[in-house]
Amino acid sequence: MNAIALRHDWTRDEVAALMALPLPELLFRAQTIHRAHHDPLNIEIATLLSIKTGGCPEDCAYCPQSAAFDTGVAAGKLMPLDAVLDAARAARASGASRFCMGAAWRSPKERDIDAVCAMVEGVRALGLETCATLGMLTRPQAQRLRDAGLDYYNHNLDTSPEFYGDIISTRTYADRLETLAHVRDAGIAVCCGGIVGLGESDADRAGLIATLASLPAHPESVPVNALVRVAGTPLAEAPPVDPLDLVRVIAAARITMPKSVVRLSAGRETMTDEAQALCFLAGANSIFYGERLLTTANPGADRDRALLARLGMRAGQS
Ligand code: SAM
Ligand code: DTB
Ligand code: SF4
Repeated sequence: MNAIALRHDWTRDEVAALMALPLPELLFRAQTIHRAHHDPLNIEIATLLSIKTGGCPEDCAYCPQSAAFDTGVAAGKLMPLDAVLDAARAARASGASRFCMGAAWRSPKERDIDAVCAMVEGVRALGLETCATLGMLTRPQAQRLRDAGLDYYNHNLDTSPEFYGDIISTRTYADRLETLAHVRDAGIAVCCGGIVGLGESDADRAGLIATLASLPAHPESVPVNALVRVAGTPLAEAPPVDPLDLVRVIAAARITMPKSVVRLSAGRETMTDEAQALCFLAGANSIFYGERLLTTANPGADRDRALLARLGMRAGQS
């Protein structure tokens, strides 16, 4: 459709300059690129299920599932296969095209991979695209998931390399990049994005987008989350995200990664329809659908159906 080659050499300064453009200029550039590569009326619908909740040994400052914080999220066991497939059937019935299974692990054990492979096979047999987010993977684990039919793996970089250590002490940015390489090399599509609202600077936001856009291949999906502030986490009292900041980050993701699906992810529960509409105009073309993300609230399917109808947009596979 567009003969211009994708760029993998975006500098932070270029991304920072994009994000600082007057909003009408930024939105025009984002819309132009969006329309060259995507159906501007289409929103991809993905449903999340927490297959293993809480008790996580990592200390990500934003996360209600870390065992390091007292957030009231109880540590559970891995869900049984039949319960996962029931949830997948319900997601399919409500119109989702992708089913994403999340586990609060630092990294899965071999027996966990056995169980998740069975879930992937079962969900795929229902005709849904499969996605999993299980923490760090070894190369052979990524290959096993691929062999079971896993379509996407979510593993976020979350913020800039410089700010990462302020948010997480139990792993490094290099660990994250290593898993992303294992996923890519196994032939699984990559879902990788970040969070706005961690107390990061504009330069950190540009650093995140420049890092994503400089990966050897752009992630097929780029989730942009607004921090959901959860009581008990170190970021519970962080200032709320300005929706227009989210719009700017989404537009920068759209411009630098033209073909990627950009997902307006966590944080929609507290956003107005109008703010979400601006995110779609900035190039977001996917949402999480269903009342829950992993442990926190998401707009219900009825509200999202009404939102799409109000905007004259529709749900569909990207
Ligand atoms: N444990 C795995 C990991 O960290 O990769 C998978 C699950 S983890 C919950 C997936 C992603 O959820 C994180 O990378 C982060 O981007 C997002 N997330 C977690 N808590 C959040 C919050 N309170 N607000 C917004 N996004 C959040
Ligand atoms: C992503 O980028 N956002 C999703 C998904 N990937 C796994 C998770 C959001 C979690 C929000 C906090 C919660 O519900 O626990
Ligand atoms: Fe664990 Fe993932 Fe939460 Fe970090 S974001 S504490 S790794 S579940």
